[in-house]
Amino acid sequence: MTALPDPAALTSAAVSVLKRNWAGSHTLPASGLYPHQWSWDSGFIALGLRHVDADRAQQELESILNGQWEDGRLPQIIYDVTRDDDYSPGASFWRSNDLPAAPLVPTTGLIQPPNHAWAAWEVHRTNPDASERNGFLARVYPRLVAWHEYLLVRRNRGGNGLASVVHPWESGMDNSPLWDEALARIPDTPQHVIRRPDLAHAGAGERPSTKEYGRYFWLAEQYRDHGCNDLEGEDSFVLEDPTFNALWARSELALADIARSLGLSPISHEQRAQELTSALESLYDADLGLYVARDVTTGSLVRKATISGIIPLILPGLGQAPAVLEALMGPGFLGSSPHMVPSYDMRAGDFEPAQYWRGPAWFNMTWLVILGLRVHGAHDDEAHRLAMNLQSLALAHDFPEYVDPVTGAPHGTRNFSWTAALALDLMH
Ligand code: 9YW
Repeated sequence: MTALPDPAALTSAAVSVLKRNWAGSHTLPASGLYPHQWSWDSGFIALGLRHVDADRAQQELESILNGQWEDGRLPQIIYDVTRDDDYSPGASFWRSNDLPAAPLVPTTGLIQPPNHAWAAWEVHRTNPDASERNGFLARVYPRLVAWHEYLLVRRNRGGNGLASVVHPWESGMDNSPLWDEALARIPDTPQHVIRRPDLAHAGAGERPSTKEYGRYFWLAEQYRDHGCNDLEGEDSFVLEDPTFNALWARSELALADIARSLGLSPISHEQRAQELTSALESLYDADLGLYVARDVTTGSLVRKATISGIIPLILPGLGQAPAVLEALMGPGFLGSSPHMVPSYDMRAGDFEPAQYWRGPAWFNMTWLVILGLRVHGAHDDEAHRLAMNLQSLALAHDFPEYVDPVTGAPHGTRNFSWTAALALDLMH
């Protein structure tokens, strides 16, 4: 891929994907494979929508905030009950309406990475008139604060201020190699009879395996059966993930901007961002030169080089930025000039270029890396090359979910919303 696609063609194709996936108050990640509203997808989608429809971008975020629980959590999924058979686990698995702290709309009990405050600030900044007209920031600010408080109070399971994920789905990188070791301890024998409606929309070789699904369901059942109560659950799967926490820190910086613009003090948010950025250093692996996950149950670092460990570059003042930039530019990731950034070290024995989070390049991750390079004023040419490839591959292959980093071949579902949204964003 060398040339940028025609901007008018890319804009019109991306806008039509977002329109087609629009469900009245939010955007579906992809209408076949993912028929509900997903949390961090909405953050990425709003970042693209802001350039073409400020009101819809605001609505996208307010719609996910509508699923907020009393304890502040923003759920991974808000279900459309009319589509309950089309995705598993569905609303009938979670039965969130039985829990007093859950919202009226049916949701999962799990969460996803907190990119929402960041998206809200960017939505406002791009069109302050539309935002002020709707009182957008004043309405979303307290709910975003409550969301971050949830992370601080309920998810500081390791005690160092970082948030833990209690299920691979919460990381947004479901079958990342970072979770293999911890998952190996989890039984693959849930009570629930697993259905795989996902396989009607993507090849089995591009999705997590049935064994992995067994463990995912076992963990989800356990969390559900403890009333989704973080303080009373069991410690089967508790890990600190670099991307999750970097997005939280980035979103705290955005909350500081939002507070300032509402005439409130930004100080607590700035401090939290600073604390999180420092706490991330506990996830640094000097041998790999990037950040890794920490298994809170065993106390040990999971020493695998994945894209998750590079994303902290989105943070200004990141302690190990020079080393991470070196790892990013090295043979495991961008050294051989793949089309986009692979999700896993290309030299790893179990690197698989078409298997979901175990090698393929994802558009949201490459977009975050481009931003990270810009934040650190590093490798302008590479940032430009990646942005060009991201836009070309998006348009050439009908906005795929992910691609083979080496060949650029598309995988997963097509007309994927965040692919369209982020390609659109790079044009501005
Ligand atoms: C699944 C919706 C979600 C994303 C996740 C991605 C995938 C759900 O799709 O998870 O069924 O595998 O891993 O990041 O939010 O797009």
